[in-house]
Parts: sequence; structure tokens; C-alpha cells
Amino acid sequence: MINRRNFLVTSGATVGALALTSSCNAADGNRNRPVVISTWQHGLAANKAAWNVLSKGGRALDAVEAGVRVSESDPKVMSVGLGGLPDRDGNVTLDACIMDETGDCGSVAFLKNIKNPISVARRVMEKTPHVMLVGEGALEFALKEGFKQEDLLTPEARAAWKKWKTSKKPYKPKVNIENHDTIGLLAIDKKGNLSGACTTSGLAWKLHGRVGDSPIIGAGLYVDNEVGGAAATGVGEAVIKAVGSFLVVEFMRQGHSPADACRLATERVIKKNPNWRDIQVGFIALDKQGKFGGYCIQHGFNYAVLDSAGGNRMEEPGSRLPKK
Ligand code: SD4
Repeated sequence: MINRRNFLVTSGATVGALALTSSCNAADGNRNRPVVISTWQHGLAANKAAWNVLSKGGRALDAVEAGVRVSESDPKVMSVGLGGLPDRDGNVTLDACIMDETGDCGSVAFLKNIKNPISVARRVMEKTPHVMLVGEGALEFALKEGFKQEDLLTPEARAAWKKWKTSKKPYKPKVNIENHDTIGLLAIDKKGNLSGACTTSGLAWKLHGRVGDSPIIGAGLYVDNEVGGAAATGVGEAVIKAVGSFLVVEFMRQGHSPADACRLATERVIKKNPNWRDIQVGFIALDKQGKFGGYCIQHGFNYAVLDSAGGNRMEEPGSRLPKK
């Protein structure tokens, strides 16, 4: 079960307002909706934007897109969109995917110079017969769709890259508090429909051309409206090997709670990655009843939840390794 160490960040008044705008809440039996849940501290701001859509009776798909666009557009979030840390050659390359309640999905990978790859992923889903576009083709498509090109390498990200280059430190894909991270965001709307979005600049100092789990349906994100949704954060290579988010959903289908499903999927990641003690992988999950949970390898991963019962707050999931 999740460790409910809640860090309430909304004021009591805000929580009250949230309660008023929601037609269902955790108190009415086992149905909690709407709910939005997202990875890491920057999820708090994303949740708010998603809640603006959900509280008005909007569709989960619109909510997840609106939510993660906040992190993508924030230059201070150095692992997503504008301001994302570059690869080892100084290129910011972005990965994102989105999935709706019908099982439809869209994805972009290795996309340069477009601040909101999640919206390009949605267009791929809605306007093409394909699921995934990458690199130059994805950029060409985005430009045809009216997206604007911009330089995503902020002075702060450039300085961090220069510092890493001059330090000549060996590359180590460590992902935890010190490298704030991919946003995966899941939502259930008032109608009980689920959607999810995942977007990232990937691991800092990666090889040029490297794509992680985040744009891969089933790895970084999976949604099945009959069961629930899941999203992953951490070292993408490890998540891909276990098809992590799909696995979480399948464990929920078998009757496991969201937190337990995340724990079981983390165990599978551990089994498939002998280096697991040196990396972080974390999952979040949200089921059809609006129950949520998470689990990770290393202590230090947290996620943001917003529902009418508890407001917008951080939750700390269980971890396989204890706090150091
Ligand atoms: C990746 N999963 O590209 C992403 C990295 C990340 O939080 O930042 N995860 O592998």
C-alpha cells in the first residue's frame, strides 16, 4: 500500500474550492473522480492545469495534454521541453506520447526545437494513420501543423552541459532527486474515462539519437480504459526491457491495487536489470475507480496527486531500497 506521507501544498481554502468543483469524491464509496496524478514535484503545477479541465467536466485527454504542457513550457524544469538538459553534443531532443480512453495513441521521439512535443504527439494520434513519428519527419509534421520552432537550450541548461563536458566525468545515467525528471501524468474524468501523457528531454548527456521509454507506448505510458493507466520515470532502458507501464496495467487487471501493481512491475525491472541498485525506476498508476499508487527502486521518487478529497499534494511511494 502507499505510504501516505502527504505534503499538502494547497491551502485549506483551495482544497475546499476543489471539493466544491467536483461532483464525486473519495467519500462516495470506492469511486474517486476526477483524479489527476503525475510524477515528481513539478507535477503539482501540471495537476492544477489538468484539474482546470477536469473540474469543468472536461475530457481526461484534454486534461493530460494541458497538464504536461505546463512542465514542457517551464524553462526551470530541466528535464522536459524548454530548458531540458541536452545530449552530450548539446542538442535538446524531446520524446513524448499520449493515450486516450479508446486506446488510441500518438508519439514523437527525437524531436528538436518544438517546445510542446505532447501536442505534436496528439496531432500524430488524431491526424495521421500512424502512432509514432521521429526526428526530422516529426519536425516536418509539426511545422506543417503550425508549431513554431525555437531554441530550447536555455542559458542554464547550456551552462550545466558545459560544466559536465569540462568535468570529463564518465557518463552515468543516474536519475533521482538531483536530476528532476520526466513527467508522466494520468487522469480520470467525471465520466470515468482515463487518459495519460508522458514527456521528457530524456537522460541528460545521452548519446545523440538516443530515445528512452517515454515515447514508447507500453513502456513509458499505458492506458486501458477497462482497467487503469500507468506511467514510468527513471532510466528508460530498464523500463523498456520490462515493458513497464503495460505490465503495471496488466497487474491491475489481475486484481492488484495500483500501488501493488507498481511494486510488482518494479520487481520485474529489477529482475531484468542486473545494475538495478545503481539506477532509479519509478511507476505511478491510477485505476478505473480513481485509486492511485506508486513504487520505485530508490527512495527519493515522489508524485503529485490532485483529487477533491485531498487537494493537490505530494505522495511518497514505497521503494525497494531504503533511504540512504
Ligand atoms: C528516459 N525515462 O528518457 C526518461 C528519463 C527520465 O524520469 O527523465 N525519467 O529514459
